[in-house]
Amino acid sequence: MDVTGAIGDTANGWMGRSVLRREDRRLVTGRGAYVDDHLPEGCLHLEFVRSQVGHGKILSIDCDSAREAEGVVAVFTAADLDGLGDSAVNFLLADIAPTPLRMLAGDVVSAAGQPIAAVVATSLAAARDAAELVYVDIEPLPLLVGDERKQVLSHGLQSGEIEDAFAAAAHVVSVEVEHSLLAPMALEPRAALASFEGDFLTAWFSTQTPNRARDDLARILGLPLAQIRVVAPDVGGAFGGKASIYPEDVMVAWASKELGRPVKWCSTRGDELLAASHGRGGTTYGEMALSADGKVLGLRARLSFRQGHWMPFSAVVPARNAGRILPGPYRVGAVDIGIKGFLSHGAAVGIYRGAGRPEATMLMERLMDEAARKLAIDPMEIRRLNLIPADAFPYKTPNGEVLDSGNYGLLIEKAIACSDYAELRARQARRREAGEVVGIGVGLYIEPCGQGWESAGISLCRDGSFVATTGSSAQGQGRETAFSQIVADALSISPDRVAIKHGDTAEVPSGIGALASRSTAIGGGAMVRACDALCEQIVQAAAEPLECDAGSLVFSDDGVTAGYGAGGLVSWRDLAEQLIGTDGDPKDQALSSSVVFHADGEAWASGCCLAVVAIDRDTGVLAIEQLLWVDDAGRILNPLLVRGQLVGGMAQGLGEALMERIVYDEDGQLLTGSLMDYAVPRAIDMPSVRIEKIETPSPTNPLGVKGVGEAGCIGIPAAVVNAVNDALAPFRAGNLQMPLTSEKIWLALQGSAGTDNQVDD
Ligand code: SMO
Repeated sequence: MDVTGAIGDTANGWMGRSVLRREDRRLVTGRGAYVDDHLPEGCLHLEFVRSQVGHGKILSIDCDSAREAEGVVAVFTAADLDGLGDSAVNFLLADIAPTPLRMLAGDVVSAAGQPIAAVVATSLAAARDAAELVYVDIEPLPLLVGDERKQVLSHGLQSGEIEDAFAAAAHVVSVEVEHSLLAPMALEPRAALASFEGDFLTAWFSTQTPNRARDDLARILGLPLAQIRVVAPDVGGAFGGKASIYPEDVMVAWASKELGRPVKWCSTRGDELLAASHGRGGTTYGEMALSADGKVLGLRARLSFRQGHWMPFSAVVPARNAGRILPGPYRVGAVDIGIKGFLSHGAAVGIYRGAGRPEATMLMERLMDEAARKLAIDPMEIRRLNLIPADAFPYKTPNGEVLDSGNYGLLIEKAIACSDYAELRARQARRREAGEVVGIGVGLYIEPCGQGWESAGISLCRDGSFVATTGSSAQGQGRETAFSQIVADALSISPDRVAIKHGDTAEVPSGIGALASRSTAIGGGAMVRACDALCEQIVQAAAEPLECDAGSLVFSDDGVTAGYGAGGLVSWRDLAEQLIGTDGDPKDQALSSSVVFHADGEAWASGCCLAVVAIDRDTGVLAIEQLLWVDDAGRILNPLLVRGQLVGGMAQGLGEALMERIVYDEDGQLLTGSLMDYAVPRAIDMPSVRIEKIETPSPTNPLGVKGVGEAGCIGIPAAVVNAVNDALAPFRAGNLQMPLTSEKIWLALQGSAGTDNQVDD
C-alpha cells in the first residue's frame, strides 16, 4: 500500500511533530506483555462449554465425567452462581429494556456459543479435554424472528414539519441499507486473568475500559471497589469489542474468588467470532424530500438494530449515534427519525469502530447520490447545495446536537481540487464510451468525538522526572507517545522526561478509558489541565530558591530559570529534592496535581472521501483505482499517529464495504466461525490512498483537537459503495448491499441483484 499526502509536521513545539512511537521498540522486539503473557504461580485454566444450538431449553447438564477427569479442579454451572448482581447497560436512551449478561446459561440458551458450564483445571489441555466430557441435553426451540423478537429499545427524534416537507417536495428519494454483522477482530482475542488473595481481587483484562470493568466486577460480585484492581496490560487492539465486560471476564474473576487461586482464560479466534460482541448489523431506511432545485426539505429515517442475545454496557450506543448524527453535515428542514432495537439469536451486538457513525453516514451519502441522480445534478454539487456553511458553527442540528466547528465546503473544494474532479468525470465518460465499467463516489462524514469527562494527573518526582497518569487507556494507538508530547509542550520539557501511565486502576485515577474517538480530545484536554495545575505549583515552589518574581520564571528541560537572563537555574531534580529531601524512592512525588476535565461540548471531526473504481465486466472483480481523503481532525497532535489511525480505520472500513460479513444460518448456527470463512482485508487488499487535511480547531478542548480513530470506518465505505453504484448505474442494477463481493457485482451486471439468505434481519 502506498500512502501519500500532506499531513506533515507543522510544529514549533512537540505538538504537530511526527514523534516516533515510544511504545514500538518494546512491542516490536517481543517485549510486550499481554494478558496471556502473565502466568502467576499456581494459575488454573478455565475453559467454557458452549451452546451448540441457537435457541433451546436446557434439560440436563452432566458434569460427572468432567469432574473426575485428570487435572480438573472444578466444573461450574449456572446453579453455582446464585445471588450475583447484574452487569450494567448504559441508559443513553430513555426507552430501554436492558438484558444484562449471564455468566452461564440457566434454563434456556439463546445463542450458539453461549457459555453453559466452566471447567477449571491445572492445565489448559486438561480444561479443554474435560470440557469435551460435559454432556448438555438441550431441546431445540424455534428461533424467534420478526415480531416475535423482544424489542429492547425504541426512540424517536422529530423536529420541524416533516409532513409539510414531503407535501411540498418536488422529488422524493429513498434508500435502504443493510449493514452486515461484523467482527471487531482485534489481533489479540479477549483474555482474562484473575487472582483473589485475602479479600482482594486483581484482574488483568484485555480491555479498553479498566475502570468500567472494575465497577462491573464490584456490582456483580458484590465486592467493594477498594478491594478490586483491574489492569489492562498491553492490549492488542480493541475497536469497541473490549469496551464492555463479558460473561467470560466475570466468570474468571468469580472462579478465582471461589477457588482462592489465580484463574485464566484466553479466547481462541473461533470463540472470538462466536462470542465476542459483533458490530453493525443494523438496517436503515431513509427518504428525503427535495425541492425542485435540490434543497433537502426533510428526512425521514427508520433505523433497526439487532442486539444479539444480551446487551453489553454500550449496547445502545450504535443506535443512539446513528440517530443523533443524522442528517450528517447537511442542513435539513425537518427530521423524523425512529430507532428500534431487538434481541436476536447471536452474539451480543455492541460498538465497533464507528459505532453508529458509519450507519448514519452511509444512509445520508446514499440518499445524496440518489438525489443527485434523480435531479441530474453532480453529486458534489448537491452536497454543496445542502452543506452547513462554515459561518454557522456552533451549529445546532435538528436533533439537538451541537456541532462545534468545521468547514465542510472547504473539504469538498479540496477534494475537488486534489482529485481534478472535472477531469475525473470527463475521463469516466470517455472510458464508459469505450465499454469500461467505472464509477466515482463521494463520502462526506462527521465524526463526534465523545462527551463528558476524563481524568489526568502529573507529578514531579524526586529524580527530576515526571510521571503522568491518564484515565484514557491504550490498545495500540500510541497513547504514551501522544500524551508525552502534550506534557512536553505544557511544561516546556522534552517528552523523554515524562513517563505515561495508564490502564491500571491502582495507579491511575478513575477514568472512562479509550473509546469513541475521545482520548486525545477529552483525555488530552485533561492532561493539559493537570499540567497547568502543576505549573502553578512549580512556580510557587521555584520562586523562592531563585529569589525572583514568579512571573519571570522560564521552564526548560533542564529545570526552571529566572527569566530575562537574570541568573540562576534550579534543576528539576534540585527543585524536587528541596521539597522532599534526598532520601527515599527516586519516584516519590515532590509535586503533584490531579484533575477531572469536563469537555465543554463535543468535538466533531469531519472529512470527505473520494473513490474511483473500475469493475471487470467478465468477473465482477472490483479495483479501487484511486482514493482521496481530506480529513479535518482539528489541530494535529502527531501526524504519524493520525495517519496510522486513519489508514487502520480505512482497512476496517474497506472490510465492511468489500468483504466482511458474519453469517448465521436459519438455525442460528454461525457459518463464519473461522478466518477461513470470515474475510478480513489483508495487506494486499489495501489500495493506495492520498490523505490531505484541513484544520478547524475544536473550541471544546484546550488542545483544539478532534478524533481520528473511527473516520476510516465512516467515510471510506460510503465513498466506495457510492462509487460502485455509480459504476453500475448504466446497468440499472439497483441498490447493492455490502459487502460488495465480486459475485454480487457480477450478478448485478447480469441484471440480477442476487439474494441473501441471512435470517433475522
Ligand atoms: S467503537 Mo469505540 O471503541 O467507541
